[in-house]
Amino acid sequence: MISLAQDKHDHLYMHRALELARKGRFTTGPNPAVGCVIVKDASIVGEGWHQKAGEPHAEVFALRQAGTQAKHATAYVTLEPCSHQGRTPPCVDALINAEVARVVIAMQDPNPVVSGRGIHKLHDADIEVRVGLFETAARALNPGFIHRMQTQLPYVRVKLASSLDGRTALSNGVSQWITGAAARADVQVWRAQADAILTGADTVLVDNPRLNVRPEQWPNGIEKPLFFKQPVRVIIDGKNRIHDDLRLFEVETPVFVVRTTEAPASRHRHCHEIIAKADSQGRVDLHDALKELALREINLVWTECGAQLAGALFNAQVVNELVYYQANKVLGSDARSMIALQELTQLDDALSFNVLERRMVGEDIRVIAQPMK
Ligand code: AOF
Ligand code: ZN
Repeated sequence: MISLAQDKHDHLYMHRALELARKGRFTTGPNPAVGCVIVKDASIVGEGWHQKAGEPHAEVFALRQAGTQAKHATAYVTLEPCSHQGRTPPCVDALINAEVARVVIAMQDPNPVVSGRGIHKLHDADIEVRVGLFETAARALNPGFIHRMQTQLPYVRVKLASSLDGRTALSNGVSQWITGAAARADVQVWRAQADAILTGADTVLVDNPRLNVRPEQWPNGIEKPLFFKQPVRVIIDGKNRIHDDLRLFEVETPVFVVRTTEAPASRHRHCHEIIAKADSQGRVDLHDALKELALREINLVWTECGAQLAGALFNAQVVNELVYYQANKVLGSDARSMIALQELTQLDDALSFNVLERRMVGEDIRVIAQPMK
């Protein structure tokens, strides 16, 4: 039984551990963001957070800071401590060696090489363990990591923007900057959380984007990460149409071009090629393409694309989240629609969403929603 006073303490310190974990959310990929707090006699003696894959885990930083004070202390960790030798040694061993008395864990590690083994090892060492405190908040920290571990697919966030009347571009194709400066800065934060930015060959050829994170456009009010980890760029280019003379290649991070088994081999010096199955219409099978990305440890894909690819992603049911900006303009009925879908004859066939959040970003409205399956 946990006393009320103990429970209150646990909440307080796990809240702090979550705050620490959040600092890593732009930099830890393909690893999860994790925070750890070590508490002795009702005061914090060590704090740590995971910063970068290959570098020490949250627990190691916190234990280093705590030193000998970790003995008989309580450790608060936002993810089950690892039990395996990965790029770094197992954290459970470090906690056991430090002789902590109790470990409070927000969620079990979905990584099959850990998943429950860390908790087991702590029990076996006679350490008291509490699991599941603030689990929802802990899960929200790492949607990409959790989704890839559980489904072998990346978590896909699709960004769309439209006018008040749901249009994205004038009929002559003019489309850029419907939304305001605050929404564009906000997009930088979403890009920075992603391991890959995905778009289609059409968007690349028409808009010539760089699809990178630009620190100088980082919004005020959001703490800048320790360093900027650039996501890779992924272009769905079923027919192999993109060429070398594009702004994508002004940025050093890798570009992956996804083509079908039927398309000719890539002609580009600067690209990595991913070969995916073709669907029944000879286009890239998006599920297969995403599976290939997951094999390359891509946890979270941020998609900025046109109506065709957006429609295909929703049709393929591979979208986990929609981030939608609605601008304060009306473009009229000749302008283009935001998502290309086959003609619907029944309202039951419409795409439906659970809206999770709706707020203003500058003069635009931002909606975060999840497709209903
Ligand atoms: C923890 N604490 O701070 C993190 C954990 O290759 P490695 O050694 O970095 O191990 C990566 C795996 O460890 C990762 O897939 C996940 O299961 C776990 N991450 N575990 O105890 C941490 N970042
Ligand atoms: Zn670890």
